[in-house]
Amino acid sequence: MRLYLSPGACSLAAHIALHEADADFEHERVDLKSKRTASGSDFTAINPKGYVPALVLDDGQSITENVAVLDWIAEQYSLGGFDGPLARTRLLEALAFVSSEIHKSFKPLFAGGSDDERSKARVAVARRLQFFVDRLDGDYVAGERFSVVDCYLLVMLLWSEKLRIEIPEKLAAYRQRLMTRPSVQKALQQEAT
Ligand SMILES: N[C@@H](CCC(=O)N[C@@H](CS)C(=O)NCC(=O)O)C(=O)O
Repeated sequence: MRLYLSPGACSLAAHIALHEADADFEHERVDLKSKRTASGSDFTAINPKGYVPALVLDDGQSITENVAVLDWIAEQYSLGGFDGPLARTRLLEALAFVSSEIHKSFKPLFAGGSDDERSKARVAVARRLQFFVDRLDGDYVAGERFSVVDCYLLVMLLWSEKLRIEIPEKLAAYRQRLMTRPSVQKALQQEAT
């Protein structure tokens, strides 16, 4: 399978998750402006929506949208983290929250919003992240087990760091904890070179 990504973008979450799963995969960069892949293909033929991540499976089918890509990885490689009869629901609930409430809140900060939009976005991101401060009981979002939600939330925290959005100590410690994982180090190294 092949993951289409852009360095440091939200596709980093799936990249980390695939390393965490020790999955057999390749990755290829996408130039998000020209919509061309590193090997020169038209990325819109792979994902007509034109954005990363896109995960192309060995049978040629492709999966897009962070929630779907991460849920698929969780299902295939037991990286769902949550337990109990509502495990899958809890996973989707957490992924949807990161996607629609946190990830989307960054948009004005990356997409040239006005000063007002940017300052509102910073407040919105900080307020949404606070939810996890109140919720984190164990080392990970799901409790004691690492999951694909941690991959996605880590990317949000790395963006916060880059944009100097202050995060509470508890989340800074969580971010630090995740940064020591070999999967995170490997994905970051591959995206940096
Ligand atoms: N709804 C999509 C959004 C993905 C997204 O925002 N991708 C960004 C990188 S973080 C991107 O590729 N932007 C380029 C573009 O939209 O042209 C998802 O959750 O997968």
